[in-house]
Amino acid sequence: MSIVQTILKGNHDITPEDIEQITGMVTDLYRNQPNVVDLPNRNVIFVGDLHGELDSILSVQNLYLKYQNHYFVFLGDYVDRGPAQTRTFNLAMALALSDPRRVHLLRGNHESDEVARRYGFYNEVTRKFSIEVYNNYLKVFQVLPMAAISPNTLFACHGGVPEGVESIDDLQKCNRFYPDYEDDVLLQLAWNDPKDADFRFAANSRGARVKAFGRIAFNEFVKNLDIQIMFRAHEVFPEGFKRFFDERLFSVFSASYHGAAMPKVLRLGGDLNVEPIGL
Ligand SMILES: [Mn+2]
Repeated sequence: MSIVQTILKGNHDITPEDIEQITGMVTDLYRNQPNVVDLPNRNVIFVGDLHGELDSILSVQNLYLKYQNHYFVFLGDYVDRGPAQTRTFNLAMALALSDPRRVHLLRGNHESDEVARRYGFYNEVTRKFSIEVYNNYLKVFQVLPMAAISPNTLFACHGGVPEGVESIDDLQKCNRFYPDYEDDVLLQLAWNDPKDADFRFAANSRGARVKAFGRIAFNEFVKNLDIQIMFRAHEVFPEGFKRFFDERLFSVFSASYHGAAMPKVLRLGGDLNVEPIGL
């Protein structure tokens, strides 16, 4: 049985050689893809932060089997914090490899060497395996696309609207192939947070290079990119999701965070209808 099928069948305790193989396959899958990948305009399920919670991604796997005509977009933050980080990320990779047309993995702010060394992933991987295995995962982090777009309809990324972006080309021309976020635009795509108030950009306590984006910046972004709604993750809300900007921006969180959130995914149906689904 292939390593992808082994993981999909529920064997999550794989060897370093298996990890080398699956990370190599995912690196090959994504290294030639653009920063912003294409999506259809309906029947898409958006998955928020997983942070090493295997139960959450097993529920997503059930949805993947149930909604056979739906696309799945993982908005990043597979690793750090939770109890099963390698198993969670391995299953996400297996799902992507099982049907690359239907499943897209995007990069979160935790898919970075600097962050993963501080918040748990480096420790889990080097405790269970080795620095070589950690370096295999780092290669995947660097190639994961940053965002997804359906022309005239939707945009999705982990964090939010970056300052100084007026077109998709402004995003496509950035270089994401670093272990950390060297590029300010890509860093903000993965790190920024929305704030429902009438301003453009403001400081963000998450870091000196990170911004909060307000209604004015959001309105300019959707106009410039010619989209109608946006999906993002990155922040925990008790209900597992939150609407911003008159229901044009949806934030989703798919981990429980020790009971702090009811984990959700968001399903985009027809006519821009958005349905929260509990995991
Ligand atoms: Mn995040």
